[in-house]
Amino acid sequence: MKTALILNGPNLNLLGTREPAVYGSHTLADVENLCAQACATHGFVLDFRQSNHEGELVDWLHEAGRLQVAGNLAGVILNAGAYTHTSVALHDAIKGTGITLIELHISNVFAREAFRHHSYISPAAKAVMCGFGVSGYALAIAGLAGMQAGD
Ligand code: CA2
Repeated sequence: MKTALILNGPNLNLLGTREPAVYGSHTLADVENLCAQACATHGFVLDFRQSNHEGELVDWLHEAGRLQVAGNLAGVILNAGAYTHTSVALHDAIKGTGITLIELHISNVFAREAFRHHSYISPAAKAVMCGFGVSGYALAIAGLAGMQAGD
């Protein structure tokens, strides 16, 4: 079975504690459970992580690249948090590894402040999911399954 690697960036560990109007009331542990169910449905092994550190996210993307070369990666779902709007390093890591990656945002970033409208991740991503709340994680896992099937 191939791995679905779900990476969460800065401050997403705070999910469910503040700003429920924007991000809902589910915690990151709830999101992990939701992803576990979706991965079981689609036959993926779940690897779910969160980091507040840009370099650690870069290291994990490199790890995903090695997993993909070994034929063991279904793809990466990345909610890069605020690094979405700032990080050339994450852009370069996705491009440099050639991994299959879906960019994900819980909120509709285009309905928010202008500084959230630009993403360094989108040009390097295979697909973008945003505005579906935490359900977007399960939808993105279904999307990965579709990509695997060649849909
Ligand atoms: O909508 C998303 O998923 C975002 O990636 C979330 C980021 C934000 O910077 C992006 O523009 C859009 C912020 C994650 C912080 O999440 C918090 C959750 C609860 C309380 C405080 C922060």
